[in-house]
Amino acid sequence: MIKYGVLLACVLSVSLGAKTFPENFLFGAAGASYQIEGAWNEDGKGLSIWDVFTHTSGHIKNGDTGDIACDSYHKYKEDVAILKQLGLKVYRFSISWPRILPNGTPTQINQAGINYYKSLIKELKAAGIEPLVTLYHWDLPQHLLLLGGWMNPRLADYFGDYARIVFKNLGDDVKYWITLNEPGSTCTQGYESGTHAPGLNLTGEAVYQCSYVSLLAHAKAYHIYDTEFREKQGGKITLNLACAWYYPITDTDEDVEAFNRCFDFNCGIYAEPIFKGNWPRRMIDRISERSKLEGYSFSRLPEFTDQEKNLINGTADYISLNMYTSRTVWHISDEPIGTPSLDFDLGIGSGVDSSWPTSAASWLVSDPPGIRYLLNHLKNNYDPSEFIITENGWSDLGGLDDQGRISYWKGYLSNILDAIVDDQINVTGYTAWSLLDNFEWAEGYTQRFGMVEVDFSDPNRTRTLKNSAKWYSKIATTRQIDP
Ligand code: GBH
Repeated sequence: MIKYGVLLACVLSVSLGAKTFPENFLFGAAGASYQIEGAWNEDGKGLSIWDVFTHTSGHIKNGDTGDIACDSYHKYKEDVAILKQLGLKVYRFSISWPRILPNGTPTQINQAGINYYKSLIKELKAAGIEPLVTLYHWDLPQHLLLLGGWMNPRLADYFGDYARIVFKNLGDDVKYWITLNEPGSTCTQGYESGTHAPGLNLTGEAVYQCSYVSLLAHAKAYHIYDTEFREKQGGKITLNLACAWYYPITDTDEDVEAFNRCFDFNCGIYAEPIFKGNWPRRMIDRISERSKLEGYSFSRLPEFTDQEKNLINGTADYISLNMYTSRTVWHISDEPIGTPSLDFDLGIGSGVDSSWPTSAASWLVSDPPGIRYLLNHLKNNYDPSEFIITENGWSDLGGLDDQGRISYWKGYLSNILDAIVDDQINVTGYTAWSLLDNFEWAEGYTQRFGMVEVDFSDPNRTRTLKNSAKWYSKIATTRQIDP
């Protein structure tokens, strides 16, 4: 008896010592329609801007496309079986707008598209996995681009019609919605640098119009859910935020201001409107002042009407946070006037600390404490009731023994756990980016983010667990880091 008592005491003290993710914390993985589905022209799907962009030469490394990608349109049951095998409890995926509405409008509804997502959700539910669904992860119907894409404020109405159709058909089984994935990426890479579809580089102007229309579209879908579906379906809905963490390189007022400006231009630009009803003050002031000096009679940053402010304010039931990386930042004075540009409006220089490991992607370094600082900063500024980390991950050039990914996730998950336990921040889930190696946008298949390898030279698109998947499965099932 005494022996067992001692043993029990030992076990208890060990488990009391180790920090544990809460019982209801959901571990999972993520993906997005264009990056994994393939079947770009099957079963009545319409063209998206990514179909057109990748089919035009010169845009994507090696001329890669998402025509087949991971073939998840046909192999979704295998994907779900892998999630289940790993013991994961939430899967984040996105819906291809033109698979449901081939030209983006409600004039024609593609039942085969709806059926695909119904089957996927059914398969997930049967495996005890919660779907977390993004309505828009960058694959805009081409027809709507011709109508002006994210430059056209009416896109908010088109998005609302699409969202309503999705809620109506799929909403009974979905508890977590995201309207738009990373509008900042859509707007800067689609309209400022042109590295993503639709490939425009209308610097300093289109990017802000795109942000404005994105917020209107998000708010439209939010209110449709709120007034027409929430009562019956009981889910939560939000806009996805992509935020990095920043360190001012000195503690001078100028560099600390550069830090704040950098945060506002990258993260506050969407967080501030949905939580407080307007753009960050620093953006309003900088861009209107520079616009005036450039001879404009208006600010290149569109102004919200009072009615729009009211519509946008308070449209986040939780924070969906994509977080990957950190930067050091410093102030740059005297950015030239005359060429409208997001970078000049921002007026900062940025770099990385030499101690941060670098990934295969130049923008992505590993600084795990950054996520804990960021969570605290967001909590202090916006006080959301709940956070879900919807993307966080590491890129390499491939291979099953992906130690770099394991140490990256280990570091970030430890800091998330500290934020939960020590800082009392309500993080309720984590969907690692990504479940599968997939089409990494302009990088094609050269960069790999998956915990599962996909053989893109094999017509079967054979999936093989990497070491990170096995490692992550242990974390997810024990709810401890390095049990
Ligand atoms: C996410 O974006 C996407 O949601 C996901 O689809 C993607 O696969 C994943 O990350 C990995 O990339 O101008 O060259 O400095 C990540 C956030 C923000 C990363 C913009 C690239 C600019 C690159 N992205 N960033 S660069």
